[in-house]
Amino acid sequence: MAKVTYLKGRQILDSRGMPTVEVDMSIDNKQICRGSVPSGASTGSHEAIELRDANPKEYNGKSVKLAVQNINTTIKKSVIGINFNSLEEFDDVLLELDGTPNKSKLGANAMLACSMTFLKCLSKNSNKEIYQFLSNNKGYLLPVPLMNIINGGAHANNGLDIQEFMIVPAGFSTFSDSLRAGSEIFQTLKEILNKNGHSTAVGDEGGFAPDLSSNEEALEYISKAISASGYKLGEEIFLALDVAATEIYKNKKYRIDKKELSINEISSYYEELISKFPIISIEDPLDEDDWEGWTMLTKLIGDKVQLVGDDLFVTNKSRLLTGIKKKAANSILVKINQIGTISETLEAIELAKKNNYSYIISHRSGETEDSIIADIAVATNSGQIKTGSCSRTDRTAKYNQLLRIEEFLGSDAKFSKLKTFNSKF
Ligand code: 2PG
Ligand code: MG
Repeated sequence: MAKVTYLKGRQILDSRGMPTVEVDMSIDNKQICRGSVPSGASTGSHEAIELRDANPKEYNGKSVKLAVQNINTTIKKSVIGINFNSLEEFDDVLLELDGTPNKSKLGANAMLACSMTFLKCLSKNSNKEIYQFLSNNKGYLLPVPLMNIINGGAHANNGLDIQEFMIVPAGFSTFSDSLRAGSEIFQTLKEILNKNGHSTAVGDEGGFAPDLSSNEEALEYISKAISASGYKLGEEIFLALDVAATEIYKNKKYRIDKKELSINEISSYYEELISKFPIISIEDPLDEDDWEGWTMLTKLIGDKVQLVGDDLFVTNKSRLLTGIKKKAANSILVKINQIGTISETLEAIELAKKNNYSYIISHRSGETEDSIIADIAVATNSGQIKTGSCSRTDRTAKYNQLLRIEEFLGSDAKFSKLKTFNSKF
């Protein structure tokens, strides 16, 4: 039994300088734990609602005082002094209090801050790390990072329409070697971009945001940086993309390199890209509501590449179930704030597991110093984590937590390599 004895919500700033929600909580009068929630820029329209005040006088309407107030009044009244048997029981109270299908009453930001901090308190009070508390695994799997080293789309103001160009350092024996390779490639890429007169200022997720003329040029720069760092492309380092295609979809056409492509044309474009580069994962290649297109593309290239639903599934069990039935995608991106409670996040993961969909634990483009997603990745054996580039503390906080977990686990820490990508790898 765990009794909530202290709860306080407050407004803090995220990595973009935008307001977000933080919670302090104590269970059984023990240590106070703290959790804070991330926020997206290219958000899916089916995500749970992030409550913002819409008061133009504060933070251009983006303050989250209402969500904080919901924590400090409504939620507080219903949880303080109450004994809970589990995280699910706690989350169920939040869900009942909210009572809406999209969490628009309390706000997914208010609910998630409470849910994740409750989990932290439970772990702390049982003298366990979060990943240990959450896990019922015998062995632990350290995830391969999908590192977003060139940023475009809604995360940068360059001309690139693909949002994320990622390297996947999967051909190593340990997480720390994989991270080292990623960091070295990131530094080499900086030098190469510099030499060629491109900006090395970074975008929202800590990757570079050069003004390149095409998506292929970005992949070529990355390929050069990989070999110049002494690594083998296609053996040690692979590539991944997040197209975030909903952002480039208009009138049934996708804008790619200043061209308007039909569904068939963009499918051929992907086929060509994966034949030229060792791309093993493409996230949101199509619009969030184009189920038919997703089914078609999955049939076409789903045996060659991981096709990840982010805006398509929004970490929502029922949307994932639709995808499974329609054979749309073969992987789900998991973002805790898309759904708003940790219990529902874990349910979506279970459903993915049962249906052989891979699952990638992911950050948001607006982040905080909170590193809970690193623990969730290890606890759920996801084998993959997407948490940005190798710069900016909001991104490296998660990598650093994984380094600590790896050290703590010693020889019990297995590194995922390519195991969790779809079968053919
Ligand atoms: C995405 C994410 C994270 P945002 O699209 O996958 O990389 O971006 O948080 O802006 O939705
Ligand atoms: Mg995405």
